[in-house]
Amino acid sequence: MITALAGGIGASKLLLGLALAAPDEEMTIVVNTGDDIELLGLYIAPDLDTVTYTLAGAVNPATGWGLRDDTFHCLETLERYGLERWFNLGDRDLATHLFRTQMLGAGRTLSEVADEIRRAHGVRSRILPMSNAHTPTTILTDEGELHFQEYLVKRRAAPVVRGIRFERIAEARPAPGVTEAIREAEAVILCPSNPLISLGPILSVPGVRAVLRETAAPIAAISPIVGGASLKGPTDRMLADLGYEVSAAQVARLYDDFIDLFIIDHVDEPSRAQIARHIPRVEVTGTVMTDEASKLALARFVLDQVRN
Ligand code: FO1
Repeated sequence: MITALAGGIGASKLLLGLALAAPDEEMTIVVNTGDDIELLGLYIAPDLDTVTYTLAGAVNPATGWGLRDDTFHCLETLERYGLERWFNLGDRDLATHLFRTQMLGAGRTLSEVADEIRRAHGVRSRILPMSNAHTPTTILTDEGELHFQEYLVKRRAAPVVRGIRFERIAEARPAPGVTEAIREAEAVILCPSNPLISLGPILSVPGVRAVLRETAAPIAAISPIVGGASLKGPTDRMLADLGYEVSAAQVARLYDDFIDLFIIDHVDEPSRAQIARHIPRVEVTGTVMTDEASKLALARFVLDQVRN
């Protein structure tokens, strides 16, 4: 059993490779829910949906989020009523949010609903939210406090980041199955997601970091920073704004209390020795995933390394 910790789009590429490289029913994915937001009376869980839609082969390939061939008639009508359109919820995607919101209102937990949604989409891997508590990520910026989606989507990551807060995280508990999936895994893989706002929330759920330190399973992380820049999203800018070095080595330092293996891209080979001062093993391969072949190749490399 492989357990992966994942954010949204960047993680999904590797997850797709892992699902091709190993039996997908033997994979458990623990997903960030700090991106979750309530809009239009609906509970939206973007990373859970991105992972589910990607593994179902149903994701919009142009964006990496939302459903393929979706339409936006509902939002267009809401715009006619004067509502500001900044978060694009497709008509079919809305069904997921309507279903989730209705189930949560009827007293079901986020993990129960996530499980129903992934099964309905034919996904055989287990998909667990990091917690059933709602712990939205607030970005403290030079323009004030913004929900993560307001910072990323509405303001296009333009404001300068001064800090990050995971609301009510201290009272959150890991969702059922999360600590067991880490403790009992054959290997744990940290996907190449933003370490601050994608994997950061998962690692901040009380008990998660402790079980990562304790587990006998080998733990590997793949750097989301390649050659001093993030391949997708504002990871590099956020690191720089918060005074961190923008490098694979910096990402490794954020995980150095629990990972056994750090995987970097060929272009970062020169920093291998430096990283190896903090991490037991550092391996080098091509980590840029542009097509199915490169997703599968990286997944196979990671699995080979953790099994060695
Ligand atoms: N990202 C955007 O850049 N613009 C959008 O309008 C947008 C809508 C959206 C709707 C549903 C969903 O599940 C994801 C959506 N995303 C959108 C992606 C999302 O903001 C982020 O990529 C993740 O939260 C980061 O992992």
